[in-house]
Amino acid sequence: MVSSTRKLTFDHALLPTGWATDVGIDITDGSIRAVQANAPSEGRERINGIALPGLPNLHSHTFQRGMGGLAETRGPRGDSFWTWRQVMYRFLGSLTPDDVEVIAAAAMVEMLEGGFTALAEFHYVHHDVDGKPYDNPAELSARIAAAAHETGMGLTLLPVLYSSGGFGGVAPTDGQVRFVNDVAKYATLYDRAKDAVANLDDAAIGIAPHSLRAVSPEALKELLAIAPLGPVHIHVAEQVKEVEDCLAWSGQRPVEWLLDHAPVDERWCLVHATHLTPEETQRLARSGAVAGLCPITEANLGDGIFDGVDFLRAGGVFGVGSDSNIELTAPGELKQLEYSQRLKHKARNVLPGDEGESTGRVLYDGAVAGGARAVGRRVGAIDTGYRADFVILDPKHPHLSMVSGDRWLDCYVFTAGTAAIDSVIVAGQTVVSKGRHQKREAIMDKYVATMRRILG
Ligand code: NGQ
Ligand code: ZN
Repeated sequence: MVSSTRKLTFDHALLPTGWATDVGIDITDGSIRAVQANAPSEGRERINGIALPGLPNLHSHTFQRGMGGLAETRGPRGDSFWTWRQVMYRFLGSLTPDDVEVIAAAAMVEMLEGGFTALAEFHYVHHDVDGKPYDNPAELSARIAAAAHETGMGLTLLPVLYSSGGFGGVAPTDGQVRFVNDVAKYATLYDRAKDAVANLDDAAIGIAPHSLRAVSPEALKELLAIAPLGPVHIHVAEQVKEVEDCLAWSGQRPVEWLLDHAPVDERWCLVHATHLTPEETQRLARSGAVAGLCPITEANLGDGIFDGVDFLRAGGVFGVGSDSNIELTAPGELKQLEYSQRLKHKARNVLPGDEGESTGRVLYDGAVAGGARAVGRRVGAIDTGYRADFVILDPKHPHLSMVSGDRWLDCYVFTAGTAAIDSVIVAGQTVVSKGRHQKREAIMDKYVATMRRILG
């Protein structure tokens, strides 16, 4: 790689030590080499904005962006997570590798415009439509990596192990043939997926047992042996039926089972963890694992409400993900997280623990720290040694122009949303200016053509 250097000055930036003014940042090869507040402006590119560390998106299935809005019509017997899943299986049943790449690139454009600068893609569609592996078993993983390369998204690829259709080794259904591998086949796929991310400048790979429904205890052990380091993500306790089925299978609830039978620690991200007993909440918080909350999707799918207040009071670490990608907005996920807690507790400003704390700041700091842990890359702080990933808010936006400091975050999260985003820089490169991704037009043209064809 040719070494590249960029020197910026932001009007304002949120540093680990707090808000600072005239912040000089030296960037080399995509990473921050020096940070200086009240920096002289000579020889630097001035950026008139408020720089935040970019927010990681810790959970997504990019292909589902293509079915956004297509499962919002009431079915014959009422709808649920499980009827939505049928629609989703039908949708993915025809996707080609090109389609997967085009939809992923479009989703990543919108994620970047929406304030996410890193993505953990929980990738489980591996095979051709008839369930046969592609010549390269990691073909579709490589397509996700290609979309990240095209859009500039900072990628953590999580190839998913999916072996059974339910607890206790139930055979997969026809709708699941594109996902299924045993551990031996998965090991080959994982190696080839590693090659795909190795082509990117700074990407990570992790492992993802899909859920306790799809991976047996034995397979989970073997999977962990394949990757002794790096992120481990799993869907858990999202739906009441999943908790009931897990109890029937094991006598334990899903999170309880995981905490008792798997080495759950800082490497782990437990996605959703919606249905917890008070004891599970405390134990999960103590484990150091990240609770991977996907507030907009969880609302859309009717999952339920995470025990956020008790989890945060117990020192739990959380981050946010856009999961089904029904809507792509970093501030929107944080807003929905707080709002669901307000509705549950019939109170306001419930996630901050102390008087005087800004809710926007608590949400943003928390989700950046937990998201960085979950994606397993050096992201999440405007500090030396971290990737140069910034979301830059427009200080002249009508909702931001008369406030400062933590109020900027309150207004970003609760009033302005993504409209306050002026530009986005990933690994030192500007990818979004004036709110638009630089390749938006070409990528969206392809997306629209692809979706027109798919929808007939
Ligand atoms: C998924 N999505 O893998 O895309 C799942 C649905 C399942 C969410 N859990 C499929 N939100 O869990 O079986
Ligand atoms: Zn998911």
